[in-house]
Amino acid sequence: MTQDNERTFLLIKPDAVQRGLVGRIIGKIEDKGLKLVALKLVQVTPEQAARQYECHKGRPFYDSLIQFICSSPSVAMVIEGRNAVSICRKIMGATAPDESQPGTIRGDFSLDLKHNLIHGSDSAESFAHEVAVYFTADEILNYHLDLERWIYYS
Ligand code: IDP
Ligand code: MG
Repeated sequence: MTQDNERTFLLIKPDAVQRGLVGRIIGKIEDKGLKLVALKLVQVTPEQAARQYECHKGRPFYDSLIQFICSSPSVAMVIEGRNAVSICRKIMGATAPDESQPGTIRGDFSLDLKHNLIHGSDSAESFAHEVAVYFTADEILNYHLDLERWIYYS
């Protein structure tokens, strides 16, 4: 079943901010027809990173991932639209650089498994968990995109 108002959480990671890719990454999301409903530049704290990535605690790459996410500012976003969770995962591309397809964010811009530019929720449950790490309810806006009637026909 499709859900036109599904939400997902995205974090543009420090490598993408440092490389000046923020505009192009947000552009890919907007180009698809998805709607930005929250956006901010954040210096992620170790506590926030640990909450975001608690499912990876104990993995060999966990400590270096937390260190990387906290190493420089990131951009946190909430995106809304039809099947936003799975569509954003597709736009991001696969985690590993030799598996991410050209045309995706990671496929076009990333060569490294850790420095892979962007995080995106992988389910409605992870969205609920992750969005609460970075946003309060009043920071997420409800508004109508006038273009929507040209994006959704059915
Ligand atoms: P995802 O970001 O595509 O959902 P996850 O498996 O959830 O991928 O891993 C979270 C993040 O941890 C990845 O995006 C990547 O930055 C990092 N990561 C995953 N596996 C490794 C690894 O084996 N070495 C180093 N970093 C890793
Ligand atoms: Mg993940």
